[in-house]
Amino acid sequence: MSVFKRFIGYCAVAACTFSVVAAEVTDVSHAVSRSQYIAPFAAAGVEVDGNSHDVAWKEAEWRAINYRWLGPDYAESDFSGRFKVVWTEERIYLLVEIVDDILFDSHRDPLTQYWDDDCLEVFIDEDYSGGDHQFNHNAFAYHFSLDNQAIDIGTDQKARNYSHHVESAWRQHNDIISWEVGISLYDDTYVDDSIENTPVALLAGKIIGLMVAYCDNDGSELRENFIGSESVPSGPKDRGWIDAGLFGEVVLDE
Ligand SMILES: [Ca+2]
Ligand SMILES: [Ca+2]
Ligand SMILES: [Ca+2]
Ligand SMILES: [Ca+2]
Repeated sequence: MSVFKRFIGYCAVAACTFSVVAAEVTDVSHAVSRSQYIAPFAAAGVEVDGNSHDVAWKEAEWRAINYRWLGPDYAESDFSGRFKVVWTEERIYLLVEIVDDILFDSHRDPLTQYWDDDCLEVFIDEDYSGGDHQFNHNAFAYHFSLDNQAIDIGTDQKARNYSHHVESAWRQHNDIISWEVGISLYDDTYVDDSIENTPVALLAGKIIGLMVAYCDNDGSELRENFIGSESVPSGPKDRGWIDAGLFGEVVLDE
């Protein structure tokens, strides 16, 4: 249940007189029709190794990566993708299955045009606040490269390597890439280069913002397609790296 629905439910019981104000505020923070995902608790953890045998994955539901944000129509053999989410007190974990006919990494420097190589992009907003996150840490947009590094833009407006926030491993099984990532969550007080940043401890009932996307390039100068897990009802469809209001809602279940 969204915070908004919960609040309205509370208001109905308490004859609250502020529901109109609450509705306006909530509408501003996120785009309409965000998805909701219930993430099971992974009691036995997840081994991030590109093998999806972990018992935790059996509990979680698949969610498609199927909204074409950039590029022309594509065949299922060119790209298709889906993901699951589970969590522990320390991290959230994603299992992402991807079909991509050509794996391409033309910029070997991880900080150069990283969005134009094949990459898995995981957008996380620790408190589901929505809002701008382009040059701040209100949210993160981790670009996982094929060599398992995680890049985003820092408050200095430059690309930075945040691989120390994550674990990442993928393996190819037949024509499917099974990509597992574990991600520590940091809140908006995160300071680049500080040694005092502490990941947020996760608890059942917590709501986080999440969106998953894939940049598919099969040999061009620029990425050919950008496909994500949330609709973009209006405005530029590729603006998830700026606007956390596009992210869906993940509820950490017991
Ligand atoms: Ca595994
Ligand atoms: Ca492709
Ligand atoms: Ca936030
Ligand atoms: Ca590709």
